[in-house]
Amino acid sequence: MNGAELIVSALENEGVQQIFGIPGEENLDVVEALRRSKIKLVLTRHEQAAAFMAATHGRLTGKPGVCLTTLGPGALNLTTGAAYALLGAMPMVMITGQKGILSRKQAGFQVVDIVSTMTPLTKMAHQIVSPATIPTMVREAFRVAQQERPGPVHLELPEDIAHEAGPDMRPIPPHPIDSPLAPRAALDRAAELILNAERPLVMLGAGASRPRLAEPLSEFVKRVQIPFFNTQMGKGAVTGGSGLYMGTAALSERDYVHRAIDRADLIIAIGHDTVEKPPFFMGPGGPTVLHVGYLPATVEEVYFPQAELVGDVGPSLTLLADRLEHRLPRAQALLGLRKDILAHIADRAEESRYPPTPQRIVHDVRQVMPQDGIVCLDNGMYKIWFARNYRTHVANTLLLDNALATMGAGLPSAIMAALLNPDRRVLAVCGDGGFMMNSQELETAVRLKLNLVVLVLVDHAYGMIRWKQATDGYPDFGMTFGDPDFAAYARAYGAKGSGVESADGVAQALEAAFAGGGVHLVSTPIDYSENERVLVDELRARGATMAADAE
Ligand SMILES: Cc1ncc(C[n+]2csc(CCOP(=O)(O)OP(=O)(O)O)c2C)c(N)n1
Ligand SMILES: [Mg+2]
Repeated sequence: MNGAELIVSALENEGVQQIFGIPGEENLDVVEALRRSKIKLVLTRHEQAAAFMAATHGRLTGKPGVCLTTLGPGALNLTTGAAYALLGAMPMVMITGQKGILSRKQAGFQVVDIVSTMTPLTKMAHQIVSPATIPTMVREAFRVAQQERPGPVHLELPEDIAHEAGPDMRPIPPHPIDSPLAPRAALDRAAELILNAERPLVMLGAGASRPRLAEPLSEFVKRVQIPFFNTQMGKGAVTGGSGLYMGTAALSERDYVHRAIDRADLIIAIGHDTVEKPPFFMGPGGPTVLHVGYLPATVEEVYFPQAELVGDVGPSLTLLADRLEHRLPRAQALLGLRKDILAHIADRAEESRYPPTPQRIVHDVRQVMPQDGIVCLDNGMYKIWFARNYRTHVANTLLLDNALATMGAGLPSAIMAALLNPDRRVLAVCGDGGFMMNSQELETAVRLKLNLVVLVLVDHAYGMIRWKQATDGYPDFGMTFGDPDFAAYARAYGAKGSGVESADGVAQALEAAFAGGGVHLVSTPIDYSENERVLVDELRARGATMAADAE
């Protein structure tokens, strides 16, 4: 077996079914080994998109997604995807080519030190220098990528090592690993804190969205009956339980959900990862925070928990619930605030205005998506509206990135979600800025014969930055652009395309797109004047009222 065959058999051994990427001549032995394997090679039209897809595979399944590129330029195109997986804690394995290392027949042509480039962007980055090390290096790569805190790893396979005959070696079989539970003393201490709390509140953070956690976490919430809110990336971590949902902290302060946060005396922060924009600011005189996580809390200016429960979160929560169930008379002390908070959030969601408001678009998307439908967001102003206003009922049904918060990941992540879930409705929601950063992947979606709808929100601007510019008091400058005719653009790729021309048009167009099947782009104008009215004026007024209350 040569190095390429060894790596492909090691990937098969890990259960890899598809690899995303764009090969170069340095990968041709790997491509040949893939041709003879059970693994499917999914070509993308940009390496960045391949990394977003592989990372999303890891995010949704807990098993690393794999991407493959050539050396130099191709490998460099993975860097944003690596950072996306690193900050987002998504398991991923990146394999890149390199010129031969035993001789230098092309001198420095296309050679970039990719291992050094990837080192700060990954949990582990190595060059493979001999075929005999491949089975162990691949096993180690998958182990490191998958174990808490999950993330990306990088293996560089030089072309001569890929070509070189190695020993016939068996791959190393993976085995299940159980992480340690939180110790009994820590469970007792945590239970004591919660039993003594007057106004407890649960917060679900990014780590709460790990696929294996959906069941035990939902069970915990049901058993202890403490109301919960979530961070943007903790959204949808709990199945059912919505009678206890208090809202999503899409902003760091002053939003309606902060009414509950500001009044809580104990916040049980499950899976909070400080890569997220802070869901609230800790400060003197604030609530006590109990951090529950796979790993200890990262201490930050805005997050310094006074107590911790560290260990395998699912089973540790079961043990914690055993200590709390039916013993918390004050569990729902804050639940009375729920109705009012959610009513404010739902305000004007059905308004018939054209162009539609963000609230109306979120409302209409929710109408069209079944409970298990998956919405994948790109990054733009609408992310705040979806995080605040979209209600989830099933775990991992709103995928957004509040960690690297990169533009361009919406469509690739939706492609991955659609590949993994052919029987569920999958919708990508993108701004006209972010969509154009990876719109070429429409061709990939069409080639893969996916059922996928893409909603493009058109304001001819980098709307979020334009909004920030205005709220910071700067003149409107440098944020607008022209757009293609999006429906025609989609049709040029062999997809379907339609536009929206009335207040009721978004729901109708989305429903028709899903009913018709295939890849379908719907574009709609959006009225962003609500950004100022709600997220600035209304909340500022609320902040002023709160200050008056406190005096
Ligand atoms: C790759 C990348 N570049 C720049 C930014 C900074 N940024 C955040 S949102 C945004 C504007 C997004 O515009 P668009 O996709 O049209 O969405 P809109 O806010 O207009 O709805 C920009 C430039 C970013 N997050 N990622
Ligand atoms: Mg825009």
